[in-house]
Formats: sequence, structure tokens, C-alpha cells
Amino acid sequence: MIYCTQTMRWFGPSDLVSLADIRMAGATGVITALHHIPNGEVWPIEEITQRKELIEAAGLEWTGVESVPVHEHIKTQEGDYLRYIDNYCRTIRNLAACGVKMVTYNFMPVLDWTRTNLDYVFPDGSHGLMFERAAYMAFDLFILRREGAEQDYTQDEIQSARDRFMAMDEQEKATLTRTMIMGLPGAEESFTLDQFRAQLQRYRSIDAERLRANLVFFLSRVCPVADEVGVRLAIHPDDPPTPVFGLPRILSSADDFLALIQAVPNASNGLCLCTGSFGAAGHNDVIDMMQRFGERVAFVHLRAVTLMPNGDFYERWTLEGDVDADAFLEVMLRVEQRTGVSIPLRPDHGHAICSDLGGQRTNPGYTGLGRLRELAEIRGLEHAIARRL
Ligand code: DNO
Repeated sequence: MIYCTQTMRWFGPSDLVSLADIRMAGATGVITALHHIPNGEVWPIEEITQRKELIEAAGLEWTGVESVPVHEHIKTQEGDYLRYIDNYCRTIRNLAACGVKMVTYNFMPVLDWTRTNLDYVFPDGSHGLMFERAAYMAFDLFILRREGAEQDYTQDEIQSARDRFMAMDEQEKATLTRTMIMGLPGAEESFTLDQFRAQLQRYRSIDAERLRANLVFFLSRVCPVADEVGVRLAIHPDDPPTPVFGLPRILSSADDFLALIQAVPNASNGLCLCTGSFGAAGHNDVIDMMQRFGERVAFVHLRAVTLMPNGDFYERWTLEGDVDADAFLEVMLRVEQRTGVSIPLRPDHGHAICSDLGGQRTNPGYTGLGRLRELAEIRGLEHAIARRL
């Protein structure tokens, strides 16, 4: 029986969740990145080796990278983008030379993932992440005051954003601003309001079609190298899978990924099937995506959301959200038996529970005990499914 490769994300030596914690939680692999290397620079073999030795000394394997970030100039095709693409290829070669064969990345302009509340208190007392559309619109319209923002919303939406804004005190406005643009864990960039406005300006002439063409250009250079050295690339979907701040979105649905593999059919062109990101749009069926794209799924982030009719969504325990984790894992295990490949999987985010809630806080979503609970439940479910298959 081929099982999923159970992993946990680690943000490197400064992460409050240690490699020892990850091992005790039951993971066999670690997903990490060399966050200290500036975007666009080559990851040197020595640095990769050093990190790998650290992970292996803790009895774990370095299963994959999340992320080798794609420099903004590659997304907009400005300035030195050809050099950055070349550097990306060199990083892929260096990782492969050290035996690290899976690389996650995203092509979301300016921001990585976006939430409005990192400390939402759930009925069970745990704290987790959520996206409140009225708060997001209030930020866009009345704090950021983005040019032309009102054209993106209906009159009713503008009114609900205004009401929401009026109900905020200064502290809530400051927290919301920090949450939206200061960079959530894993995002390699953070901005002040003015810097953020300037970044948005850079995308004024870039629509979805153009961004997609730039992604295809990037992959048509990188995939042949990845094919040659046996690295699987895993593009992370847009999170949330809806437009934000008027920026183009190009990986929000199954059709988007289908178009991508049609444009760049190389074997290394794979998907990071993040059930929570895709799941935050009602039209996405992640079980069907696992079924359809199985061979292309290079990495899985398992997480559940509960989606509300007004577009709000809450990150939920994997076993309790809108995604049927049992059905998803069964399809995933069947794919693995068919292809003979064990797909790396990680619990995406965990709530803060028990001692996560006291003392120094871990990165939002990347808790110690909350993710341990997630991983334990996922492993239990996987074993039960494996027995019945
Ligand atoms: C959020 C993460 C993302 C992801 C990147 C991949 O929790 O899933 O930040 O790592 O989008 O490049």
C-alpha cells in the first residue's frame, strides 16, 4: 500500500514549532524554504545542504520546498526578469542536486494569501483564521482608498462596507491593515499603504490574459529544466480564489489549471491541490480535481473551510468543513496506488488550541498543537481508508 507522505511546514530555525515537535507529531517529512535568501537570487548548494543536514539530523526528510518565490518582475515581465528566470532554473538544479525534488510556488500578483482576521474565536474556544468580505471591502474602499475600487462593488456592498468601517475603532483599523498587507507567513513581502498602492499601480496594464501569458513564458523556460533533473513543480492556487484589489487572478479553478497544462504540457508542470484555497469558491469541486488531475498533483494542502453565501469563509477543522476529507483522501489514495507515487501532503493550517494560546504565538495558522491535531486526524482517517480499500 502506498500512503501519502505526511509532512508539516517549518519556517526554519526561528520557527517556534521545532523539528523535534514535527517529528513527534507523526510527520516523516518537512516542507520548508530558505526564507533568508532574497527573492530572485539563486539558492546556493552549500545553503541547501546545510538546511538538509539540519532536517535529517532531526530524523526527518526534506520533502519539498514551499516556496521558491517567483520575483514580481517575472510576473510583470519588467526589468531583470530574464535573469530572475535563469536564477530560478539554477535554484531548481541546485535543489535537485541535493535530492529535494518538489517545489511549490504561486503566481499571485503582489500578495500571497489574504485573510481579514487571524484571531477569530470559534465556538470550541480555539482561535483560527477567517475572511470577512465586508471588512476586506471596508479596507479597500475606506482605508486603502484604491482608485476605482467602487467600480468593483455593488451599491449594497459599498453600503455594507461603509457600515463595517464606521463600526471599527482605530485599533481594529490598524490590525486589519496589518493583516491585509504586512505579509502573512510564507509571503516574502510586506508593504506600507503607500508601497502597496505603488505595487497595485504596476499591474494597471496587466490583465488576466497577460498575466497568464507571463506564467506560460516562465514555465516554458523552467519546466524543461525541472523535467531534466526530476523536480515536480506545484503551483499554489489563488487564495482566496476570487479577485482582490482589482488584481488579475489566473489559478482559481479546475479550468485555469487545465488551460495551464494544455499550454505547458511538460511532466514537471504540476499542481499544489490546496483544498482550502480552491474550496473557498463554491464552484470548485476538489474531489473531482483530485480525480481529474491526479498524475499532476505534486503536493496537497488539506484544509477545510466553511463558505457563507455572502463570500465570508472560515477555516475549519479538516474533518468539520465543507470539504469531505474522507472522500478526498480515498480518491487520493487510489491515485497513489495507480501511479505508484506517494504524494506529499500537509495539514495546511491549524487552529490555536491549548498551549498554542498562551505565551509566544506561532505564525498565524502554523500552530504547534492545532496542526498536530490536524495531522493526527488525517493520519487516522488515511489508515482507516487504506484498510477498507
Ligand atoms: C498559506 C500558504 C501559501 C503558499 C504559497 C505558495 O498558508 O499555503 O502561502 O505557501 O502561496 O507559494
